[in-house]
Amino acid sequence: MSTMAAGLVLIPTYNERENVELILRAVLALPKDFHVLVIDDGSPDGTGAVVRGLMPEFADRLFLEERTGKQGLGTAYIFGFRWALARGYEYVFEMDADFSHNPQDLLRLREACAVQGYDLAIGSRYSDGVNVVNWPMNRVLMSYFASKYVRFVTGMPIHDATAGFKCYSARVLRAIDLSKIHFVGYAFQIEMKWLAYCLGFRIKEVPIIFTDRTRGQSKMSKGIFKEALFGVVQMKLSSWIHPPRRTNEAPQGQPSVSVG
Ligand SMILES: Nc1nc2c(ncn2[C@@H]2O[C@H](COP(=O)(O)OP(=O)(O)OP(=O)(O)O)[C@@H](O)[C@H]2O)c(=O)[nH]1
Ligand SMILES: [Mg+2]
Repeated sequence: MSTMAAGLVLIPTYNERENVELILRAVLALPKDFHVLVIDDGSPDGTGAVVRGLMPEFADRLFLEERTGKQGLGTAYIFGFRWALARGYEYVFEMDADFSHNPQDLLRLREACAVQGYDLAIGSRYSDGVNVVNWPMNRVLMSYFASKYVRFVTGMPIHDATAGFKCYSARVLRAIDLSKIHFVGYAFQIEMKWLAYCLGFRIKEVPIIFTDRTRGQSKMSKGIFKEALFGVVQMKLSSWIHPPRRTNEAPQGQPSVSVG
């Protein structure tokens, strides 16, 4: 099965009532035919109902999957990847609901894959200085040094290791064994990049400006941070013992990371 859509944008939500309608309208108004799947974890604030209310207006472009209870960002995305692959989307995007990611940048991420031929495009805050607006300084420093730390531990030359604004060519998602993803929080973002890198895909960091949310509440927690801190070392060690398995979807050459 294949589709002519420009791609499927996965938007996981948990209590994003103030943002969800605005973000969906912004994505669905872009000059390309993006489809959107919202993966809502039973938000108590009624985010799911807002999405359902919009579906008639965007028939066959806006989809909703509702899960019971907050199950973590990583599992929401894995659910979305499977959903996208089953329906033949060629480009699959990850994006937050809170306007930290500018919907216009979806076009640039897509271009990196669809026109320039990269396998994975990452909206990067740190490939060209530090492009974060309105985050408290301690949050910026933590995020920036987390990326340095990941780079040091893994040797993977990506400037923004925890970035969650991405475009995957479907072949990357088909090549990764999604049933073997360990992490559920921010570390999930690191793990996906690591697996794509280990499998030899061509990665592009596209500079973006990241803006802190102005509506709704942050879901960042200490647990998410800890998972990443120790998990990255574990991830590196286990890749020596069990190198990520190459499927026939994986390229034969060496991985590469470009910036621009
Ligand atoms: N389905 C689902 N979505 C989630 C979950 N946790 C966070 N999200 C959504 O994932 C996106 C990114 O969330 P985070 O960046 O982790 O949290 P945040 O509250 O945006 O944190 P800030 O960086 O402070 O803005 C947002 O759209 C959230 O609503 C979850 O457990 N399940
Ligand atoms: Mg956010």
